[in-house]
Amino acid sequence: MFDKVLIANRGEIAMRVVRACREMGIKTVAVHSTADANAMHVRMADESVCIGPPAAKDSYLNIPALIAACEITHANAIHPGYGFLSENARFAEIVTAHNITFIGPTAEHIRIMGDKVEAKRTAKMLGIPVVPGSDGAVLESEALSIAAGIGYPVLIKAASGGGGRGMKVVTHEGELLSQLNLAKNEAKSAFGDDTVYMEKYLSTPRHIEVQVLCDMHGNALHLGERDCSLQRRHQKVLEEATSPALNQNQRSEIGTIVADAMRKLGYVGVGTVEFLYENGEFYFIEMNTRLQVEHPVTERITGVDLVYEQIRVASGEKLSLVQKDIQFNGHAIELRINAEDPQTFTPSPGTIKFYHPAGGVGVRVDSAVYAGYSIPPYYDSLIGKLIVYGRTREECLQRLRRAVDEFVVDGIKTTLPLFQRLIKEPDILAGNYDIHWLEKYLGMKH
Ligand code: MV4
Repeated sequence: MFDKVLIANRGEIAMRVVRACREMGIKTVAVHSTADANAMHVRMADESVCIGPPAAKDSYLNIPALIAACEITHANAIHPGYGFLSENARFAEIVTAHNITFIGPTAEHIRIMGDKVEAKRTAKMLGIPVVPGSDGAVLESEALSIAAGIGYPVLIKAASGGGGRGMKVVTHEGELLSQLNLAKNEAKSAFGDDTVYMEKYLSTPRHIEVQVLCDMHGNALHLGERDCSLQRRHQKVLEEATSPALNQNQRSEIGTIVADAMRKLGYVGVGTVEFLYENGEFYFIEMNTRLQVEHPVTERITGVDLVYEQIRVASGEKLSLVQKDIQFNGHAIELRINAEDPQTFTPSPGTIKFYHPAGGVGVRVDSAVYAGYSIPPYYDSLIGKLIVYGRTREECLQRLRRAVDEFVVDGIKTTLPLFQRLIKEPDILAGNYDIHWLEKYLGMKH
């Protein structure tokens, strides 16, 4: 096992990793920009290193500074958290080349899943159901015949995209070539790669993702799904496990398909396979090769510490569990608390004057803020996650309403007032929502 882990991240996820390391008897090194000298993750770790000025490209994305920080502190492994360098194959390669363990999958697996065309080809080859569409990249000369074969409406996606950037819905053939060229131009300027592919457009799906966990010894298991359909501009707002749309048989069926596929691929670490789910069918869209923001809902209903397992498997140890150990108990919901105006979603950095996190039975708060802390304007606006458990979804929602009422963050604007309304909505109480529900709701007058 590692003696010391460097955490190449900030905020609540850096705290999450420090906590797992401390329970495992592993020493921790925090890194920080000059803007984060007073951040909680820095105080919580055993040691800290300043790696650069506020802009992420000069600090949290500064690979030479991170490697140097490892060398001066003698850290044997790097945990990348989420965002920043967590899905950067080149970073994983450089870390490995310096005899430091990258806590994550191989650079090769990160690279495959980062290319959405390659990811889909791989998923299909491994027996995962995919959205009907082009087999790979679409050339202008073949576009009309491919779209006719798929049937309209079709969706044009960028191979280097993901996260919804650069997608175009095309409803009839008269618009296809103009939209294709628009998509290619946008992809070229956003990602430096104009490769696009085409899929059948699914009009009202849910976003359901399956959590997997794999070691280097051929063991792969699934931890069920999370329903992340409630999003605004491709940012998740509320996530829950289990999905209100699935029963135990469906969970076990898709989970087994995904775990078998990951075993065949030789994948190592934690991973999330994302699906669109419509009319009882799953359609693969992407795979994330990192720990995700919403991992705590899975931890809560399975009792598995995903970061503990992730660190174990990265060090070469076997998983501490097998599939039959994994049971799904009760229901968990996570709310993302952002330092944003709850009406306009514009960032609201500033100093927190008073902070009282919710507590009590069934409540977990993952956050890195405290009273007196100034949220810097340079990074994303997630300041905490409220994760609530109940034996049933009804009990979970009831407790969630109590916990949101109890939560106080003064001095800045947060998304808490939005949640106060959202978790009383009949459609949310009924679990009756798809990927478009939240934006429609936010577009209505209240
Ligand atoms: C789709 C789709 C409909 N049909 N693919 C958006 C982000 C990217 N990961 C995939 N996305 C979508 N792919 C087909 N064939 C609709 C979306 C989509 C979406 C997906 C998940 C969560 C929220 C979304 C919001 C708008 C569109």
